[in-house]
Amino acid sequence: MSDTISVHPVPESWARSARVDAEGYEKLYGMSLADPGSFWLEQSRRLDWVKRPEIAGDWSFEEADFRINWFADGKLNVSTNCVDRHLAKRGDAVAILWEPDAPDEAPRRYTYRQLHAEVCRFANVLKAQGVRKGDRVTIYMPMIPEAAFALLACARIGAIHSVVFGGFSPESLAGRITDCDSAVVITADEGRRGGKKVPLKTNVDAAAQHVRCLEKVIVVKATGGDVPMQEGRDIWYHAAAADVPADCPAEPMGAEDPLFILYTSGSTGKPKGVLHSSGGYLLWASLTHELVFDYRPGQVYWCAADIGWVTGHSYIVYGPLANGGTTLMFEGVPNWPDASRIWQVVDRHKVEILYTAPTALRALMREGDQYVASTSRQSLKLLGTVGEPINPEAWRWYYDVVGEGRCPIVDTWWQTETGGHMITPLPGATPLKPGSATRPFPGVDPQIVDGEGKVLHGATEGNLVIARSWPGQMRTVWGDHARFFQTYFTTYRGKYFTGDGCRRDEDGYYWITGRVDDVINVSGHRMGTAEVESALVLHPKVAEAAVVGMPHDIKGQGIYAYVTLNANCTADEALRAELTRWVRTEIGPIATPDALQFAPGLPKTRSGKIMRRILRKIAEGDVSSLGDTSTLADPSVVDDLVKNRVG
Ligand code: 6R9
Repeated sequence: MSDTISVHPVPESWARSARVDAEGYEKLYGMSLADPGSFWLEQSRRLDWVKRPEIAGDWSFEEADFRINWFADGKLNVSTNCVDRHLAKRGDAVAILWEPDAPDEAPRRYTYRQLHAEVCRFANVLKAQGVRKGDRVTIYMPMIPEAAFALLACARIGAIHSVVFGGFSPESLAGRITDCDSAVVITADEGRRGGKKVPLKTNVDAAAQHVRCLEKVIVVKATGGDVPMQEGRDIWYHAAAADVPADCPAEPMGAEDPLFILYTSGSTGKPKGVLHSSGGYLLWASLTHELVFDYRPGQVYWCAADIGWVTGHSYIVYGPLANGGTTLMFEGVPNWPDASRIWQVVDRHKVEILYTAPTALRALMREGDQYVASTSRQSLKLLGTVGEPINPEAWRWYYDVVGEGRCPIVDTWWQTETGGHMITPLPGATPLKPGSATRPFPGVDPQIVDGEGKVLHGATEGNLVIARSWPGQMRTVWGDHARFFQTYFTTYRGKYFTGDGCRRDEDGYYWITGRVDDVINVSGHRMGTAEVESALVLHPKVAEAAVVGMPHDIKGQGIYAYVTLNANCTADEALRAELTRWVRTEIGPIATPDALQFAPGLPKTRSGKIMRRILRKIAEGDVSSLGDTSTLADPSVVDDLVKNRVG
């Protein structure tokens, strides 16, 4: 197959000037696997340590002595690494460059010196509210600079942040506050996205109805919208900040002390609290950011993700700031007021590196090239993508139309669990093939295994596992270490299972084929089918629900729900709309079903297992190849499903 695929060689200028060229990559990669101890101790020097580590990795993926530790004898503080250490040389350089939602509003800039004062002040406000090392703080914020200050303030005092995406519903927020038992929530009066207001504070109030542990809500004034404040619980950030000093000592943290929790969807109904460490995580975020984007301080770098996702954590905040970079934070959406907004922001701030998601590219591509052509984009040097497999058409559009054939594309495969990039090109080292995440980053040992766990060699296809630990790896599922081991290390003994399918071609290039578990990737956002099913069955009229992914032109995958109603309930358009809205309210807009089919019965085996394979085929519209249906308890339900397919 790969012989029909175009290969884009490394441009000569990149091979000459980049931090890592092809030979350099082979050398680094070889060393990282041959002598990981020395390799990682050497790499650890890129961070500022209160106490330098003398041991690198200490880990085992086997049940008997399962453990994951990196630099465990080292001590550091993540916020001083991202802020204080740049003050001497880069104090007046811009750390955060903020572009507001509305194009006619002025951007804001924070130098490293200003960032230092803001982070310290925020840290002091948290301390004044009683937050201590190890406490969990939930952050439910729009894309404003205060969100970054809040993350770094937690890191400064050793509190563990848990960011909840601003698009999640009060119910989802409540579940996440309760799961990590956080007494403090940081939010804003309202958020703004694409000209619309997001009622964040009101959502927190609604969530608080279902939460026992919540004691304080710190509210940043973002829009000035009128919001009720609850006496004794709610605090205006600006008022509290006026009373505290702009300096705050940083808490020395063990490298293995937790930095943050981030909830993500898995195969079960309950989102997992992915926990990341301080030292290993920061090292991974910073090293990958520097090598994958070939980043040099002074360059304006833009990761167009939201801070509510891991991409925002590692590549808006921690990676670029650890590297003394200028990180652009964008409050808005790429296609508002129109489809040229993203390119206008590139021009306005002379962005050199742009990192975005295939779903955004497909949506913009559909609007037509004129929105791109009307802008200059001459500042762009490098393009990146993340979140889902990028289809070759979108890749070529990004490369030819956006980058005018000038800019390499780094297609970075990684996960919330991995902390940072795992399989990705390095722009000065790796020839590109559209649609392939190419080769492993130094220290990453990918393998492709079959269903039984047999390692497959050469050009092959199967399930993607990682055979050894890397510093950025998650350390546990918050509150459920057994689930951590069970989820990731038991499918293929002694290996980390990614949940992704993958093909490797004859050049050793990796091609991610998508999730092989019950996770749907909607616009690059992970949605567990079980989560949507749980939300549906909460509705009084729903008896049973089954949810699968379906192909979607823009989103990559859409959500297809099959719903069986309780007796005496009538399936009609009004109920269809109501159930769709219901899921949206329960989880959030990203979980809105794209298709909802009423099903008198679901295809089940005689032991009662829903045969999702059949449901997936029907959702895909591929009804001619339903495969073996003979094990079904009642094969006739399939005929009805096929007949009444939606879409
Ligand atoms: C960073 C992030 C992880 C899942 C992952 C995979 C998919 C991410 C990809 C990609 C193909 C890429 N994925 N990047 N698939 N090519 N470049 O997205 O984390 O939200 O945890 O999602 O996303 O399926 O397993 P997360």
